[in-house]
Amino acid sequence: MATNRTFTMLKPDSLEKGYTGAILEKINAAGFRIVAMKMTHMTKRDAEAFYAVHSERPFFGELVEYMTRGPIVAAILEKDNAVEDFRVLIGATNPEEAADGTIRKLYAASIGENAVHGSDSDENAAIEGAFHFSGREMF
Ligand code: IDP
Ligand code: MG
Repeated sequence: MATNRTFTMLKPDSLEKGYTGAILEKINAAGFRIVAMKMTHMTKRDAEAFYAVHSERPFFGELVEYMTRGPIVAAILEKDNAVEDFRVLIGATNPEEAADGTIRKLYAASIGENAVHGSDSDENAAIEGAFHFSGREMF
């Protein structure tokens, strides 16, 4: 069943560079409502579980190292067509291929350190949101 929610993380590079406020402003301006939000620091075990689908990829170790090197901002966002619209807002995985004005074009350094996460399906949005938040933390 289609839902109107997606899940995002502002990744460690975004927080390190002081982009948190600017990225949240873009998300707000694009019409997403914040359902849940927190700063958290993923453990190695958390990151390995969150990105388990990528465990056989050559960049997996690098990805886990990156995602655990500092705190992130995790959030659940609500909007009509949330998953697809948020993927448009963040742009392509590789910032060199991301459209002008997208969050990754503006704030990402490379395909590895690409500033933000966005769920790729309604099913994964629900799984990823539940990974980080309990029902009591969703509003
Ligand atoms: P997505 O975040 O745009 O959905 P995925 O293919 O799901 O992209 O990859 C998950 C994350 O893994 C990316 O956001 C990025 O941080 C990292 N990643 C993907 N491809 C590469 C790569 O070729 N080299 C290094 N890191 C990568
Ligand atoms: Mg993905």
